[in-house]
Amino acid sequence: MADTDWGALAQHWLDRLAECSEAGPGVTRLPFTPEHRRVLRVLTELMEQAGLAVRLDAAGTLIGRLDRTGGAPTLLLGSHQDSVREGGAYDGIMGVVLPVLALMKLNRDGVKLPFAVEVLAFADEEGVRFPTALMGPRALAGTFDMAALDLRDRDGITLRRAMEDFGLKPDALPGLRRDAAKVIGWVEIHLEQGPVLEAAGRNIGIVTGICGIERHMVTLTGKAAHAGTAPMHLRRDALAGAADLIQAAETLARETDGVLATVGALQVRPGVVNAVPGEVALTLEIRAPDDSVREWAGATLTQAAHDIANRRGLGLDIACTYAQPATPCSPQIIESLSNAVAAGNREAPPLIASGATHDTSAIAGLCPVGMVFTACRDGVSHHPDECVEEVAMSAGIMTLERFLIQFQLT
Ligand code: HGY
Ligand code: MN
Ligand code: MN
Ligand code: MN
Repeated sequence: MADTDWGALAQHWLDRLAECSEAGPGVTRLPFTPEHRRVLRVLTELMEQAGLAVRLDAAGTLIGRLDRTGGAPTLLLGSHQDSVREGGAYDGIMGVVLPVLALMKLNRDGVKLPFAVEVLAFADEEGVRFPTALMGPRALAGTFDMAALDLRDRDGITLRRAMEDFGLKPDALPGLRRDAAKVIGWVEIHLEQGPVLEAAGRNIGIVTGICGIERHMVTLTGKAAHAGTAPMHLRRDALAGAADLIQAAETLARETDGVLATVGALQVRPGVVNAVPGEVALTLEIRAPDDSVREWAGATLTQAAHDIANRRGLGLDIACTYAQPATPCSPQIIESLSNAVAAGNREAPPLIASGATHDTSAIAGLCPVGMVFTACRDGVSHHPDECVEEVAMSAGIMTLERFLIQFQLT
């Protein structure tokens, strides 16, 4: 068997998968869409070539299963098939392709694993189409809130309707819950989406844990006024108040180790050049690896918002609309993955906390979890320029192969 260039083979499949996209820059592939349907066809072809038995579950998760044991517990691998709008060709989907290729290599080498393995392609991790996410891994963990099926996309289509039109039966979601006794653990390989590995000159890193997140919706209400006749000392300027809050958030995050604070979206009303802003609605997101620090930051900035509103005579509405605890990775899986990397290049890999969330965050509700990061060019992600070099993808496949061979059931 001539030596396969596994990095080039990964790129070949990712090129085909990237074509499953809406028109426009980069990759746009949302869940339960024609693009999702096309990706399932290409992934099915790849999984079957690797010798996996393929099926689609009620959450739209494509599952490729390899079991030569007749019923031993299962190790889960995988990631998400969806992208952000005009995103990259690697985020998520690379985490499905690389483990399938690692299994293809093991099968070609005649290696029989003492456990079953499944590679999962979850439908929706980004939460771009619907204001919810991680339905697939939450269904497996038994933590999916069925009320989310009534959430609507920007065209007013409910998640339930989109799934039914895709040929799925959403009412079967609760039946997807896995028996934790039959699941060994989960490993996800994903691009780092940051500059750390590239700066360190490394292709592979091991994730220690995933940051927790909380998201607040904030509305500041002042009084719209004529920009030419309202004296400064009499104004109740909602945008000036928002500026104080944004500055408070940035200062707190810069001064507190590990905390990231972002005001990503902001709407101003009336939003015209010659009127004092009467109302501002903004999103305030806080991420940190330590939940108590994150919650302290959230409470501190909520108090700051009230203080700013009182000082400026503004109305304030602030609500936490989303929260996800930090996810520690399993020390045993971290050690096994680190050993698998070190066996390949005699040097332990960097250990990194993940600021981005992943399917791993939700599957941690079911079993012990681990993550492998690959370096990515210039740390770019969620952008058409997103790129993982073939040498890093090849290193990822070899890491998964060595991990699977040496991973012992305890
Ligand atoms: O928001 C996140 O961290 C993920 O990329 N969806
Ligand atoms: Mn993403
Ligand atoms: Mn991702
Ligand atoms: Mn992610």
